[in-house]
Amino acid sequence: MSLTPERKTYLDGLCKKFRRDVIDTLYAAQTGHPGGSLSVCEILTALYFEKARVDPADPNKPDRDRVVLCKGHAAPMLYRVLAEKGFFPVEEMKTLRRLNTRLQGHPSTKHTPGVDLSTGPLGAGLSAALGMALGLRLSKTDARVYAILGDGDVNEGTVWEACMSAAKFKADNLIAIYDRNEVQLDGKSADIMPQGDMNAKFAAFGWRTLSCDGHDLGALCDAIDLVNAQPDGRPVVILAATVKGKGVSFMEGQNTWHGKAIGEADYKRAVAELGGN
Ligand SMILES: Cc1ncc(C[n+]2csc(CCOP(=O)(O)OP(=O)(O)O)c2C)c(N)n1
Ligand SMILES: [Mg+2]
Repeated sequence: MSLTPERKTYLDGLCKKFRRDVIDTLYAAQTGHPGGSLSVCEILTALYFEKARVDPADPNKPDRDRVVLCKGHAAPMLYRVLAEKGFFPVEEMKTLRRLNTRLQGHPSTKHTPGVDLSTGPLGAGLSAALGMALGLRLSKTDARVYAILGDGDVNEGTVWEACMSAAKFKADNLIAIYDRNEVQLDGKSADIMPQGDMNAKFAAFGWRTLSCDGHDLGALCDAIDLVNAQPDGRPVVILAATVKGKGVSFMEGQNTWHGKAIGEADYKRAVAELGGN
């Protein structure tokens, strides 16, 4: 069902809060990845607050949907969303990237409730997500696996091996959402590794493809509903057009804000833009 206007307003408000809190957290930590975290905010919110069937009271429930953040460096936003959902206290965000805490720089299944796969090395997530999808099918549940890809992530050859296998095994319970901000660590995808027509590439690998605005919660939810309503034997990729650093003008589209400590002046500007005090 489409989002009601009231629900959309509520979720947009949550996203605003998530962005502000992630900037606070990264400023306090003086390390971490602002750009990719701000980019993936709506994708994670659409999944955890609307579409993924997960239960914070039972994080390891066998028939839960899985969410795999293949671009694991965006962990701060994953943590903030998981906290809001109730997997751990929001207060714990203060411990990000500190020694011996549960919120490490990249997601870890060992440490953090709600994290379905430890990620960080790009290119590894989709293969593991496919394995999960096939395992769930063997278990005869209708659970789905949502895998969030990034541009740098799909540069890795292993992603395309997973694509071929997913089509061969008809894994239509695997839904990749490609956070396509077209910027990576060192620059624009167009310069680092031109990606061409990604829609045609995934389709050629036997995938069902959809495109939407990756900051539009309604569009994301509609795309997920559409593919889940009628699985057709093909794995799915939703090409979600996003902006790296979304919401903070001087970070938007800038690879320099991929992974950099936020200084005081920039912190104040960012918070002002995000409606903080
Ligand atoms: C195998 C591997 N090589 C290099 C890195 C270092 N690295 C971390 S993030 C990143 C770029 C990620 O870009 P993208 O997937 O587009 O993420 P986003 O723009 O959403 O932040 C790189 C090269 C890594 N984590 N893993
Ligand atoms: Mg990117």
